[in-house]
Amino acid sequence: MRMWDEKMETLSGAGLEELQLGRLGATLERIWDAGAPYRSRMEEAGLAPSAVKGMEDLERLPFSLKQDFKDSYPLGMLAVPQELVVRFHTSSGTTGSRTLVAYTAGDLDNWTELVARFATAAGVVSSDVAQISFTYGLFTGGFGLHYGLERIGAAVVPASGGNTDMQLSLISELGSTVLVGTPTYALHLLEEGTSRGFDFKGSTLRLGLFGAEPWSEGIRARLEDGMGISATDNYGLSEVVGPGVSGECELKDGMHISEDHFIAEVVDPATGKALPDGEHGELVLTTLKREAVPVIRFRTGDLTVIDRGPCVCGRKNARMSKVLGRTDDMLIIRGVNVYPLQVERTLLEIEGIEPHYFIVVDRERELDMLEVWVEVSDEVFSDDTRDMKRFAGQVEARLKAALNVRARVSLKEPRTLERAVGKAKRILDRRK
Ligand code: DLL
Repeated sequence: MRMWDEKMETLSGAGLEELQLGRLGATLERIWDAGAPYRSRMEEAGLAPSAVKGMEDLERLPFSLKQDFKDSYPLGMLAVPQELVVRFHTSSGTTGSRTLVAYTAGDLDNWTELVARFATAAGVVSSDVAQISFTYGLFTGGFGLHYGLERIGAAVVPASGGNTDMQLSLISELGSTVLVGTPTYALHLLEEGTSRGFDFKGSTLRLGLFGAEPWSEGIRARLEDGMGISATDNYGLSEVVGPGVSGECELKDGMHISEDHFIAEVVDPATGKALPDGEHGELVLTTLKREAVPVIRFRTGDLTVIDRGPCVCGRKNARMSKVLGRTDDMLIIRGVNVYPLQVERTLLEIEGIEPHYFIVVDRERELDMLEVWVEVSDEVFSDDTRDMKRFAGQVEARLKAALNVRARVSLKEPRTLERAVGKAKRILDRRK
């Protein structure tokens, strides 16, 4: 299968380790010399850059946290003089307030390469017309995908987010072959387009590059069947670069991590102890080439599993599973841990359920109450309350079996829950 950077994508074992170690050393030196906040953390741990001699020393380095970006907002994390900065973006604020990230010209070039790499792995070629429905702006999605796809030579349509009518006309008029955006927005486009008689399967669309939020295999199946495309996942986060940390190849068997740019570890979210490959835990990333804002052992909060075995596609970089949720997304309901994605997976296995849901958690008479609002299909929706009650009871039983905790199900009429243009917001925890 075609690779964008075959040498780097097939690097593994001792060769990869040597490259990573050299780049890690250089990154630590830069942070140290710039006096960036991480230097004081190293000093507190009694470590200088020279203390890292092998990969086994990585674990001795302290973690970096999202909070570090917030504490040093706006420019405290810079490891280069500000005049070298050519671009700013911010995190979309998955949790809490904004974090600012900066890029040098070199960072932008590397970022473009990273995106070109995963997009090529997903199957994008120079003859493609790529319609980007990520918002352009402070969010890294729009601009990140834009330059990477252009570098491949694809014709980029910077549609940005929202405006469904325009998106649909652009697909027809320009013959867009690749749709780029959040899975949530793609679902919305599918639903709206279908209700307006837009023929997705007969359209030029053939491939989806979706990311920026967790989505289950059930959503993938709906997008692939409904749009007649192959829907691929890609992952990234602003503090580390934006999109471009990892992405699926055409085989869709895990997201290939660009390990010449990032060291990926998985740790136990509670103890911070490194976990063996193959175990579920929190992804921790170290940047190896970032100039403006390098990060060492950044706690992403994202839960995944790493597989270091080679992929049938020929790439030898490690792969991470689809993100299973965030450490701070986990709901504790009467002592039981519940991830929103578990709810999604269960719901989408039920015939007649639409992929639009919302989770409300509250406390009633000192007890945690989990409520799931979910839309049903036109076929299932009925004015007969007895029918609806019976169906809700079935959904509740499925959720109870899967989650081990009772959830009250409130069935909603089709197309009544709010649709997001960017990332979906699916939880309201009233206990907080
Ligand atoms: O969402 C960067 C991005 C843009 C990635 C476009 C892919 C495509 P932030 O806004 O900083 O950056 O949000 C980062 O989003 O820590 C994850 O929790 C979540 N996330 C990103 N990609 C995925 C994915 C961008 N493929 C946060 N699956 C991350 C699950 C994802 N979650």
